[in-house]
Amino acid sequence: MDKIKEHFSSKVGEAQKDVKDFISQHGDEVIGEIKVSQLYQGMRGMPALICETSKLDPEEGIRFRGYSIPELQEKLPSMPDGGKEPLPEGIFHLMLMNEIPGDDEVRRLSNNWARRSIVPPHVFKVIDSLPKSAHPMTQFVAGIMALRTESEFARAYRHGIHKSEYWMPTYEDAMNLIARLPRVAAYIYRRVYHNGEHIEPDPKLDWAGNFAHMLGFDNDEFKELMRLYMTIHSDHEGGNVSAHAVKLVGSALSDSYLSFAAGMNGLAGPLHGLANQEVIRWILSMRDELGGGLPSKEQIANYCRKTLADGKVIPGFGHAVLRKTDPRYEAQRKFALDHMPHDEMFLIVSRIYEVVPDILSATGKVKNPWPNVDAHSGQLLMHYGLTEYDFYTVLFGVARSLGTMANMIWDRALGLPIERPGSTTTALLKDQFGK
Ligand code: CMX
Repeated sequence: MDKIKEHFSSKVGEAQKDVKDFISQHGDEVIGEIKVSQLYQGMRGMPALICETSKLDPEEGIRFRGYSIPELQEKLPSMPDGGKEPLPEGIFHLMLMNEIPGDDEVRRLSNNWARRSIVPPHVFKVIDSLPKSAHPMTQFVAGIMALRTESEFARAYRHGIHKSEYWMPTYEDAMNLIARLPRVAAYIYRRVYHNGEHIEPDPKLDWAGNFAHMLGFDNDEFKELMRLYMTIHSDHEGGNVSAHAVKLVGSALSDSYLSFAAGMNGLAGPLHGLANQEVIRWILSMRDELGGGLPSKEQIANYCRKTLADGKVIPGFGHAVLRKTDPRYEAQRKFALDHMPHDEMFLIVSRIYEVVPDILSATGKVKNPWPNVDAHSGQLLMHYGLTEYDFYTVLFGVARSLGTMANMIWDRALGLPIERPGSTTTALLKDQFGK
């Protein structure tokens, strides 16, 4: 058993007992009520899931195991040679172990993932069999499904593993998947946008640094961006479409590959992760229509009104839970102010931030007029030359493996059952409450 697994293993027994005792003491407490309207409104505001790794507060934003993003920027280890941004290995450790890691623990994770990172050749063949024009998220999901031949959980289940040990092969699958995704994602990027000129991994680099390297970006600042990007996109509590899909599918004892692919299909929706590409597409088409340069506030306002009048959403704004500017947006804005304050796209993104909230508020129906994570991420990537925006959601997806896989290991360790919420019909509700 590797040291990381041993460390996790030492926590399992106590956590199982803790949860069991808690349910036996408080299992009958009532934590909320369900209104009829919530059944028609995407179950907003219903506490219905356990997600140990992070919690989203509408006003304050995300906290990972209790820590805000600025706190994590302070506390999580960064690169020893003067790095400022948190290493994603650190947030994974925090989410899995509920402890802030030290430098040694982060280095151990980097090395562990580097050792696990070899992608079998058939995965590349599966990706190569798709037309290059297939959306990168389609290629990503195909690659993940092809990786499934490696599932240790599926093998162990077939051989009759005892349920108390489910978490063990799940841990192996989760770690292998996290280790291999950057290679799969970079392969897709180089295949589609760089004539299939692939770049070999450098096992001496950290996980995000190596990802940047395989994408073809060896600039240190871009590597720092990738570390921040992977950290802030890693988790957003349990109810968002991608995290929930992974959890739901995983609850049927589908292995990590099946479950993560399900989550990625959800992330590929334009109201969720695909919004990061849509933001750049929207900004570029606004700029084209206005003849280039930095649009005025009035021009942006007119373009927003036209978007709304055409029955479309303004991508990158609004949120199902948040009611303030997303701290993930703030963290990216700070990165831009530190590294590229005069970048034209940054100035456009900033001006959009000054204009859009008032316009969305004026509709009288948008519950959160403030920007979310996707309103900023594309601009940072564009600045360093990663301009192929159809690829952006794949980056989000690689990052999401950290939170969803940490959760999946815990779900198996706690023996959570298959998900099966009830549904009803409008006719039955009418019978109950009147027409
Ligand atoms: N532009 C235009 N209209 C918007 C809007 C936006 N950015 N955000 C919300 N609305 C509209 C909704 O479409 C809805 O309209 P109808 O009543 O006509 O259906 C109304 O305002 C009320 O919606 P809401 O309760 O405020 O928002 P929801 O919880 O239903 O949806 C979200 C949340 C994110 C899907 C929505 O704000 C949206 O579509 N935003 C743009 C897409 C986006 O940026 N998605 C990324 C979210 C972050 C992520 O998951 O990555």
